[in-house]
Parts: sequence; C-alpha cells; structure tokens
Amino acid sequence: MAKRRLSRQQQRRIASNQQNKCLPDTVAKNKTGSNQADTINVRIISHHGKQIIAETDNQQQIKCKIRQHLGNITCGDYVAVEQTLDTENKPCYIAVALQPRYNLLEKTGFAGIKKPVAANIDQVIIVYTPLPQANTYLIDRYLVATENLPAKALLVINKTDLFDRDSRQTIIQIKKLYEDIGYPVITTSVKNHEGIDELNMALKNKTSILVGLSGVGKSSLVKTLLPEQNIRIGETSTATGEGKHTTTVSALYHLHNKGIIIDSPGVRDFTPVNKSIQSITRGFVEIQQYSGQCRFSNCNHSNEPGCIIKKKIQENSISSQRFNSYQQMKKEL
Ligand SMILES: Nc1nc2c(ncn2[C@@H]2O[C@H](COP(=O)(O)OP(=O)(O)OP(=O)(O)O)[C@@H](O)[C@H]2O)c(=O)[nH]1
Ligand SMILES: [Mg+2]
Ligand SMILES: [Zn+2]
Repeated sequence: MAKRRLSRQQQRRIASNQQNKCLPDTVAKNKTGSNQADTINVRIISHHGKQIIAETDNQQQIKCKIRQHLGNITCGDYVAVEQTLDTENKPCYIAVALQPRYNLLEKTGFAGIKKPVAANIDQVIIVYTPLPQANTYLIDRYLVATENLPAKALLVINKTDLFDRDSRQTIIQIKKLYEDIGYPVITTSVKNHEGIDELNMALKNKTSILVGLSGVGKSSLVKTLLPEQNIRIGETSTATGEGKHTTTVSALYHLHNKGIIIDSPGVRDFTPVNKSIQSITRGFVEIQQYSGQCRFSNCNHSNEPGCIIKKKIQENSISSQRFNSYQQMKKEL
C-alpha cells in the first residue's frame, strides 16, 4: 500500500493515541516499523452502512468508520485501518485502504448494478431445499458465479426432516445430477442434526460462504455449528413457505476447526455478473469440456448438424435440465 503523507496534526494525534494506549493489544503488536506505525491490517466481518466491524489477526473485534472513496468494500475484505480521533476527540478507527482481493462474489442488483456479496472466499455453499418449490435454476446460477471466481462449490440440501416421499425422490435425483458433474452434495437437517458433522468437516481450514434463497436455513446451520453465537433465525411465511429475509448483512464467524463461515442474506433471486458467453460456459463444467468440438465454431447447440453437445445430451452424459439452464442463462445475457 502506498504510504500516505501525514500532516503534523495527524502525527500528533497518532502519538497521543499511542500514549493513551487505546489500541487493543494485538493491534499494538501488529505494528511494524515506522512506515506503517499508523495502520494495521484487519478483515471485515460485517459491514453496516458507514461502519464496519473488523477483526485483527488475533480475532479482536474493532468498529471502524470508512474513509470516503474507499469503494465497495464487503465482508471478507482485508483493509488497512488507521487509529485517529473523532470530532469529539475520542479515539476511533478508520478504514483507509482496501487490500488486494483474491476473489469477489458479486451479484447483479437493481438496474443491473453490481453488488458485492463477499470477498476472499475459498468455497461457496449453495443451500437449497425443495420446499416450497424444487426449481434448480438458482443452483446453476450460483455455480456459474462460483466457477468464475474461481472457488470450490458445495451443495447443501437442508430440511430433510420435512420431506415427504415425493420430495425425497426429487432430492435423490438432484443429488445424483450434481454429484455426477463432480460437485459434493450434503443433505442436512438442523432439526434432526443430520449431516452437520459432515458439513463441519467440509468447512475445515477454509473460508466458506452460505448462499441461497431466504428461509432455506443458512443462519440455522451456522447456529447449529456455533450455538454460543447470537444469530437471528427467521420464521418462514406460513402462507408461502418462503423466508422473511431475516439476515440483512453478511457476517463472518470462526468455527472451532479453523474454518471460517460467512452467513449471507437470503435472496429472492440471484443473477451472476456474466460478462460473456464464455463466462457462462465456464460455469457449466460438463459443457465446457466439449467447448470447440462442435462442427461449427459458433454452434449455438440448437439444431446445427455435428453438434457434440446435443449428442452428449442424447447419450445422457449431459443432463437436459442443466442444458436448459445453460441456454436460458445465455438468453438472459
Ligand atoms: N424443519 C426444519 N426447519 C428448519 C431447518 N433449518 C432451518 N429451519 C427453519 O427455517 C426457518 C428459516 O431459517 P433461517 O436459518 O433463518 O433461514 P435463512 O436461510 O438464514 O434465511 P434468511 O436469513 O432470510 O436468508 C426457521 O424457522 C428455521 O427454524 C431444518 O433443517 N428443518
Ligand atoms: Mg439468515
Ligand atoms: Zn453445438
């Protein structure tokens, strides 16, 4: 990070703050040399409008304001934080610079505006339940976003305790569909504690984010893994079975196995930020592997002769359900 020139007044404030010993222990220890005496690196654990809650290397939490023009920062980002004085001369922290990210999960919001969801993630966990509706298009859209980060993907099918015979059958098919492509799938029930240990294992030593529709049980899964945390769980609407958007901002938690989990607000829909047909194709790994092998280089895989994708669908090595998602997503581009 480029060092900023400090005014005399800023230098005096910093010196006085250091004398006041208002930095947490870890912050003081993190200081290195005179060059960076005034900044420390922290990770954002949640972002609320003009304030972030961040944590130091030793997991001490600090509240920070955000310097103007810092850009779109989000949960999971690393930022440089400076200790300064607020208007009442009280010590406070201010995030002054965004550190380079290794990836950023974004979605397309209102009027096509990109919105950051979380940064620096190793694994995207798509939480799904077939109730009230079993549409898998959302899973495919999240997979496209994940493959383009890139990050690992894991599908969690939750609320198995509520499944009747029909939804059990649907789940067997969905599980097979995604496992055949190569994605791990875990079935869970928060109520019956099913699949929770398996999920915990899959979270070890990495940063994962839980994504999915509102009400599928993302926060309930985190709460089951971390019962001591104060996490809000919402009711689902009795009329529609849909969630009530209980989680409003993404939040990062540490698990006991050195895993880090980010709980994100549920969506009504998720539109990945697709820049090109290539980025969509990259998201359908079983289609991507045959890329460039159709007779025509610009084959749309509709009715063209010599289309390898159509052939693979007939042979059942590419699922028509996934192919329909692929064509639909290209149409929406
Ligand atoms: N029966 C049953 N109910 C569950 C299970 N998991 C979650 N629920 C219920 O589903 C409802 C929604 O749970 P949340 O954990 O708040 O869902 P969420 O995905 O975090 O929802 P948002 O924060 O709105 O995105 C609550 O009433 C939970 O008790 C489960 O495995 N079985
Ligand atoms: Mg939630
Ligand atoms: Zn083709």
